[in-house]
Amino acid sequence: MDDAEKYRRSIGFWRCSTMVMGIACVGLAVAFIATVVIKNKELEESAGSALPCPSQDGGLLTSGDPSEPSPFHDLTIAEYRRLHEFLAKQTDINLAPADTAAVNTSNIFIVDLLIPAKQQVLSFLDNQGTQPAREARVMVFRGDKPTPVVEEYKVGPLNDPAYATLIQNPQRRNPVQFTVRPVGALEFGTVHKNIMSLVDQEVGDILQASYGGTLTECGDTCLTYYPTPVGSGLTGDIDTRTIWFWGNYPAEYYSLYPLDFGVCVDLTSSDFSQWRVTKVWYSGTIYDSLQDLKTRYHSDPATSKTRVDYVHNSKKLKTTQSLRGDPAPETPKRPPVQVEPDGKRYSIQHRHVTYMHWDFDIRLSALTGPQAYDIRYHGDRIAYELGLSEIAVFYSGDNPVQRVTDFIDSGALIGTHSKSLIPGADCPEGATFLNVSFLGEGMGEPTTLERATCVFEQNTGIPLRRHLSYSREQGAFYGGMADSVLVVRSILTIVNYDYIMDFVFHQSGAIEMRAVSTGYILSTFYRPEEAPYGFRLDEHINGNVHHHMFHFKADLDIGGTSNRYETLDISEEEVQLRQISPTATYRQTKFDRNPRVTETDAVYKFNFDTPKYHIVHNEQKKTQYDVPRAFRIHIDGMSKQLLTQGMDNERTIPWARQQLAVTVHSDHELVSSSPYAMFDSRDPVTNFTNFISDQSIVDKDLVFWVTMGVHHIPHTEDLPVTPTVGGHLSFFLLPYNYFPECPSVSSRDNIRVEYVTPNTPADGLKVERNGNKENGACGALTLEQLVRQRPDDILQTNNEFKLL
Ligand SMILES: [Cu+2]
Repeated sequence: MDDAEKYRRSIGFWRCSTMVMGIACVGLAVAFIATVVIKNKELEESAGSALPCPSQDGGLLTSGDPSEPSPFHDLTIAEYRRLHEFLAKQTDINLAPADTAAVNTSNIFIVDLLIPAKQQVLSFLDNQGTQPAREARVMVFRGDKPTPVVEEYKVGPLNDPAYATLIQNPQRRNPVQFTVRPVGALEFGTVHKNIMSLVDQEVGDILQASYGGTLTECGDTCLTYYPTPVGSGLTGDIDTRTIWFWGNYPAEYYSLYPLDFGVCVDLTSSDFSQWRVTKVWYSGTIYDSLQDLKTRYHSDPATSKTRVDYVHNSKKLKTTQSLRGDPAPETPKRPPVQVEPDGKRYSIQHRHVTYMHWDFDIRLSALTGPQAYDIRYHGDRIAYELGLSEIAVFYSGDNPVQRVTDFIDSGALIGTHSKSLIPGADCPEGATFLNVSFLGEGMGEPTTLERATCVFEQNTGIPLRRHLSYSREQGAFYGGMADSVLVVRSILTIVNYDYIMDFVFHQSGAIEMRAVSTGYILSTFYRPEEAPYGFRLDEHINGNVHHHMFHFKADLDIGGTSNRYETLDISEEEVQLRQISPTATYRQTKFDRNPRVTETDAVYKFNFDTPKYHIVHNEQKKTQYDVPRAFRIHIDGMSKQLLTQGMDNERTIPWARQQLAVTVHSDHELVSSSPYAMFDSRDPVTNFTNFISDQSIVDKDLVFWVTMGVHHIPHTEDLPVTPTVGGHLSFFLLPYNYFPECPSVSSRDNIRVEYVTPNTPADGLKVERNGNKENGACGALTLEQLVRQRPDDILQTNNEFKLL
């Protein structure tokens, strides 16, 4: 037995020796041989190389940065460098060199693409207009100013920067108070150096006695901490800046090892020497200062004290994802994989993706994450823009820290948190992986995140459509096809949570936008008082209830930019039951078209008693039967936001008040939230309610804002990590009288089986594959073999249970 044979037997199930297995099996065989070859090669060189493909005329056709980026392309490395060089020379901006940057200097917080005005882009795309100048939005923390502020600049043109001007937008102030700036690495580092060393100095002995570790100069018994910004809607003063830092063990994973200790810090000044601890939480009691805790801990015997053994990090901790329990399957066998037997059916040129009749551009915004632009089907634009606008998670608890923990993530720079997608787990092995580059705080040079986005075609394993006619009188045929789709995926790991964000393009002309949560829960130290807010999941772990909310923007252009929105309202009606008597009645449902006239009129809050469809169309584009050629918005992940409007931090997420809002496109209303939302609830920098007025939405360029969410009451199966099952939130853009028939009829994936001669089964069956080769899987008969060997298994027209 040679080495290859030993390997083949060890993996057990390759049975590709017959001629009839089809191309998938051949593909696997090629991969198998290549695996062995590379295995040997690895032994020689300790290095791998990509597996060869059976045929490859798709996939990533053009990688690297383009010399002339499209209007939607994220900044290229060369553009970042030019921008940085230009800004560094602007004396009024006064940027500090990366190595001397501090809270009280002028620093770039983040650079993001500034999408040009829509009409300019459309003129370029549709009417041979010139490409609008590429520009960047640059957030600069001006800690150097006498009254520190955050300034947002428009910088351009990126091919040769010549101007940096303050962005003017009537929907959002600029400059912005320094106190509502996002938490950055510089500030966090300064807190560590100054505040945490002070904490250790004052109460380090208490931490050591209580938890077996300290915060600084702690060797292998360090404690760590995480910031919870306190919204100004809670403090009542937007000109102060307050953050709770709550303690944890730095074990895998720290959000499951909370301490019942935290310090509340006033960081209002740009001069860190002014920062001070204003409250301390320890062992179920709140103290007015570190000194207060110190005094009462040592002098008052009634003071509650915590005693917990230090948690050393180890793969053996039950909070890790290491294998444990009875391994399944009993013997190692790899999970199923997807095979692309004839190579990739999509192609990507820089960030322009083409798949079947779809084409579109993608990017990963530093601030708001994954976006798609200029989405077209058969060349006709369906959406100008589709993507994430904001993520929020509002927590509850008894302890004063989690009680005020309301995370709003764009300030955490959503897009910069997608990287290192793992083939075989996060995306299929055969996916195309794309990088993205960012320039942020303390960086003189842009940095590139590898494998930030993956693109892959997937057989979803469910038919897109099918019908079996098993009666000869009714045709005797089978028709159907698999729902193979193109997925563009980013996974945003924002601290403890991982959000899988997918754009899914179906061959039926439908687009799905999907958000799925996984990752570690943010737990609190168990105390009986936490009972109303979560279950005790382990000795010290309480899993507190929280509400995940996602906001998406869908700038749809159905048949052009002149669109209308209407609902189809389904209701009950009482009608005559004519066959009984003229007075007998019967109840059935009907629908009425309900055109929405103003933005206010178009605010949609789900009500189970009034089911409706949401429809968008161009009044000038009708079918031959005078029916609007429309798209339908179907929302599958709705969730009621229960907090009182206008109170607390709710004020900065008014986008969560409704499940759908429709506004007229405005270049001043590009995003529904802002990176200041974590702090600005007293006076939101971007207030989505201001997007909604009494202006007409009839025959206008409409933007659809979709809110989805899920309440999460953690349970033991959230340990170690929340599984995705049951947590898929999606909304769909579905063609609705838009095409004369389902456009998937043009897919070669269609499979049809019928009798060679109608009504004469004895003549046998034929299989239509529309030019595709016969397909099959190892160890199974192909459809063609089945048809030849057991024809009556397919249509089963002789079955006694046939339709009469
Ligand atoms: Cu959750």
